[in-house]
Formats: sequence, C-alpha cells, structure tokens
Amino acid sequence: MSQGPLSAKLFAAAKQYIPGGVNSPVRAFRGVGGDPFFVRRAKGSRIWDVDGKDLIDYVGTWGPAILGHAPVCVIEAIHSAAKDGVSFGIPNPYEVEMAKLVCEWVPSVEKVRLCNSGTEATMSCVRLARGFTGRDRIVKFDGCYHGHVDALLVAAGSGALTNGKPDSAGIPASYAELTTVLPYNDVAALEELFDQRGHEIAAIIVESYPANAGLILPQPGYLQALRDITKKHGSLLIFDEVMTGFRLAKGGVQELEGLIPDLTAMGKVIGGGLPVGAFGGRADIMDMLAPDGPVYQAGTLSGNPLAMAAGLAQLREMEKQNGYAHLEQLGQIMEDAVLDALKATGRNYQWYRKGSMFCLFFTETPVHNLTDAKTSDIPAFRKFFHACLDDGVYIAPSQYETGFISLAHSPDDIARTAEVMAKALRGL
Ligand code: HOZ
Repeated sequence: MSQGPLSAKLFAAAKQYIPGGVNSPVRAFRGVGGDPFFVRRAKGSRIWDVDGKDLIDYVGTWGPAILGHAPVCVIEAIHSAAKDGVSFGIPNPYEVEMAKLVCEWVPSVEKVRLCNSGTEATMSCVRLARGFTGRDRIVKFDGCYHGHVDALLVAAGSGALTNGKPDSAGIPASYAELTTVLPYNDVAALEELFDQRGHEIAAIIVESYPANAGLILPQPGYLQALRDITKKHGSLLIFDEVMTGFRLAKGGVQELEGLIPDLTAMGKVIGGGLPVGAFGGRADIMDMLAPDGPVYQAGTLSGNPLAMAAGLAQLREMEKQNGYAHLEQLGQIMEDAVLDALKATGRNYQWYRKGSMFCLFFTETPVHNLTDAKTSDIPAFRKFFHACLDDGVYIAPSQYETGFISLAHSPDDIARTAEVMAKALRGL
C-alpha cells in the first residue's frame, strides 16, 4: 500500500483545501492508482514518509536533486545566504556569479536571464523567439512537455499525458492554432512542414532529449536536422534543457551532441532544489529583452539570493566531485543490473538510459516517439510500480516519466533496487 495512516489523514485534509489534494498533478498517483504518500524528510538517496517508511528515491524531486537530497554544501550555502536577507528585489552579487557560470558552462549561451521555474524559462523563450523573428508560429513535438505554458500545452507529455489530457482546457483555439505539433524523430514530417510553412515559423522548441513521455533519444542526425532546417528558414531553435541541463554534462545535451541552439531553457538542477529557471542564448537575441529591447519579461523573485546560492553550491560541488563521470558509472551499474533482471525474467521491455537518466518502457517495441511509447503495457507498469514501492524503491508514478540517479546513490542502493525490480518483474 502506498499510503500509511498518517499520509491518508493528510491527504484527506489536503483534498479539502487543495484541488486534487496536490500542488502539481504528477504527484497524484493517477497514472498508477492509489493515493500519494506524504514525505517528512529526505536525505541522500532516501526519503522517509510521515509514517516512518523509508524509500530509495529515483524521482529526486523530479530532477533537481543531482547530489542527492539535502547535501551539506547546499544547506550551508542557503544558511549563509539567508543570514544576509532572503530577497532584495534589486541586483545582488550571487546572480552575477550564476550568470557567469551559465555562460561559461553552456556552449550556446552568451547572455542569460534568471527566472523562477522551467515554465517561465520556456514561456520566455517562445516570446523572445516571436519578438526576434516577427513570426508567430511555434513547432513542438508530440509528447514533449515544456511546463504549463499556454502555447506549449498542446500534445503535451508528463502529467497532461499521464492524465489522458495532453491538450489542456482553458487555451483559446486561436492561440493553440499557432502551435504545430510534429512526431519526434521524423525528418520527413519536419521537411514537409518547413517546405509549406517555413516562412511563418518563429521557432522549433524541443526537449533536447525528450524526458516527459518516458525517456526518448534522438535518432542519429535528428537534432542536426532540426538545427539545419531552422537555420535555412530563418527560424530559431530552442533547446529545452530543463531536465537535461547540468544533469548530463556541464553544458547539457548541446555539449554532448556538439550542437548550438539559438536559445536554451534551463531549470531543475541549476536551483539546487530551490525554485530557479534560466534562459539564454545568442547575445543579439537576448538583447531584445527589456529593459534594452522591446520583449518584456520580469520577476519579483528572479535571481533570488537563496536560490542562487543553493544552485551555485550544487553546481560547484558537481564540478569538484567530477560528478558527471561518476554518475555515468552509477548509471552503467544500474543498466547492467536491470538488463540482467529483464533477461532472468524473460522480459524484453525496452530500457533507455543516458548518464543518470533512465526509463524502462513496458513494451517490446523500440521507442522512438510518443506513438511507440504508448504501446507500453500500462497495467503491467502499475503493478511493477506498486511492487517496487512496497519493497522500498520509489520510481516516478507514471510510465511517461524519467528516473534520476544521484551522486548519493551507492552501488549497494542500486544492487538492492535491481533485486526489488527483478522480484517485481517476476510477479507480473
Ligand atoms: N517535468 C516534471 C516531470 N515531468 C514536472 C514536475 C511537475 O509537473 O510537478
């Protein structure tokens, strides 16, 4: 059972005062059945629920906890910054340090603006692309999720997909009409669209590795095709690196793939667990932002000193510990163990991993796009999820999400996880 008695009591109260009892739909367990547990404490690779049960956690607060939960360096940085005040609403030194670090680490970023969430980052990229190009049309991909931005909540992944409502209500048809949705990894569809409407297209926005419909990797040459076609037609290429940025490499997917997008949206890891987003790119595009340019974007808490201090501490610790190489080793240990478990149980489910991000699709069909992802056996995933949870392993409560390993996961944690997963697979 996912809920102990204290969680059940809290959830009953939460439902009275909060829509659905949660402050973000992905927490509601609608994709797996049952009700969510409430967390009292998190440290390292573990979370403890209010009923005292501990779990090895692969959700990692949906990505930010790359060092594990509550790392000492981040907690100390927050304490130290808070002593001088928690928000100023006027520039502070931390935000300059953070902006400099982002420009140094992320290959395409010449200038960056800090904001408070990944949603703000993608929303601002879209506005900026429209302002810069003077065009209105945006292209996105089926199953990609870019936060709860009106223009992008069309054919969306993550909670929208999990809940079976990938097109949100409340978005005027005339507004959604300006978003064209393409299947991912399909160069012919891309070329056909640009041949017909290239002159209308302000930008393509793409999750650099889509991670909100499970984890889907680009076919060789696909990201380059996006780069080439946008360049040819005078459109911008926006990489949404909210999930992948600072997680797979210092410079995200663009560093790994050797590609330079025009704009990049960032979030999650950059905030060290506090609410931070960022977007950046070519200086001539970024200079279109107010106060220098005509594209307005703002935020009372943007560049908040606590959030900047937490993010800087986390990113510097990753660098100090050579964290990305270490995460790749942990990811490989996990991969070997899961593939062994699949073999031993005679299951040919599709496993995808890049560094510390992973997804096990409950389908035997290779997954290259949302249509493939949807061939997954959802009842089998639900059963697997609950079996893992009962045995102390917490993965995201949806087939259409991605798992995260942190530097706090030990090889023993991973070995235990593989045992639990093997038992869950045997039980299907
Ligand atoms: N990108 C996150 C998981 N796919 C979203 C988390 C949330 O919606 O709360």
